[in-house]
Amino acid sequence: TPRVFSGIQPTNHLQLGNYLGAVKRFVEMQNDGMETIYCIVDLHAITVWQDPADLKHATRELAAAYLACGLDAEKSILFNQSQVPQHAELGWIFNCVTRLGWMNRMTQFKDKAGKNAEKASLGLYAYPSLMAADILAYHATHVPVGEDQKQHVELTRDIAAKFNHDYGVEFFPETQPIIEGAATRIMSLRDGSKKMSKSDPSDASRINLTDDADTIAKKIRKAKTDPEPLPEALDGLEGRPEARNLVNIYAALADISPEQVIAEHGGTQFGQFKPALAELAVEKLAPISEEMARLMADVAEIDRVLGKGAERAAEIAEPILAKTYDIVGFVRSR
Ligand code: AQP
Repeated sequence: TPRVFSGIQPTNHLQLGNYLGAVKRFVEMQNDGMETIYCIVDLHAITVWQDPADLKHATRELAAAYLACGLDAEKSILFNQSQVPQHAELGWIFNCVTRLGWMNRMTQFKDKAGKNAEKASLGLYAYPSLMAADILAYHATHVPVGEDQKQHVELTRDIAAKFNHDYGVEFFPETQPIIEGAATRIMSLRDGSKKMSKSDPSDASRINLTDDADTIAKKIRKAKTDPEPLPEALDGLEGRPEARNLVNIYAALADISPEQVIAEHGGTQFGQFKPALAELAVEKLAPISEEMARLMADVAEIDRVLGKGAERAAEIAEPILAKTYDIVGFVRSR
């Protein structure tokens, strides 16, 4: 049976790309009746330095964001990664399956480590191997992600295949990435060649789910564009990454296709289109940030939800780890 797993790092505030490319789709899959497991990947977060108090806050805020976006903690399993030790345990086994040559091809490591890769943590390097463990500890078959995670999900398949091959078993499934819709790669509002990211030093480059209506409107008004009006046909967006990005954001927020956006707004100047986009963004995002604030007033309740989710997650992962240990040849006598 199909089982969906995905995760988000509790680093800074959730941004619009995380919402449109990930959480919104997570909720749709939950509502389509699929078995859905959604994780707050705090073990991944510490691959780069996190202030401990900030990490706790970001973890709870991300839980609140998931819930405010429509995630139902009864229908889906929602938890933070470090409360389910099977992730780290399977991650170690996968560190021993994964080849250095595979890791050397991971573009996200190169992006995140920057020029000074010697100073990057070993954890950042091993990130994709832990991500494979996140997915495969549940035998998840489908992983909804943004475009930037495609390479990591492909690596997950390679790790599963090598494990199965080396041990002569058919144990770990082949996982499918699900990368669909207009919002798989939302770009920075300041630079159409860079993806929108929580950790971009420029706050104006992104819309945070915690931004108020005025801030959202201002960021969209100031978003970088070219001087031309919107084209009359979709192919007129070629070579215009900033314009394309705003059209994609509009489409994803309104649940329509980019073609429909052009059909409705083609030929209009950004002076007109941006206010329409700002209005739509505020209409869709303001209720989420209000609900997040309401949920954040009761941190004990959020912690309770995460604890319950972790119990349910561990119930699935425990037998899979037990079997993995047996396959690998570990003696288990207690
Ligand atoms: N710009 C984006 N457009 C579409 N999807 C995106 N995602 C991230 N940015 C975009 C998707 O959001 C999910 C969670 O991402 P993450 O927190 O695990 O880490 P990330 O991909 O590294 O996202 P950020 O915002 O760039 O975080 P930082 O800056 O902390 O590294 C994933 O499914 C991702 O594809």
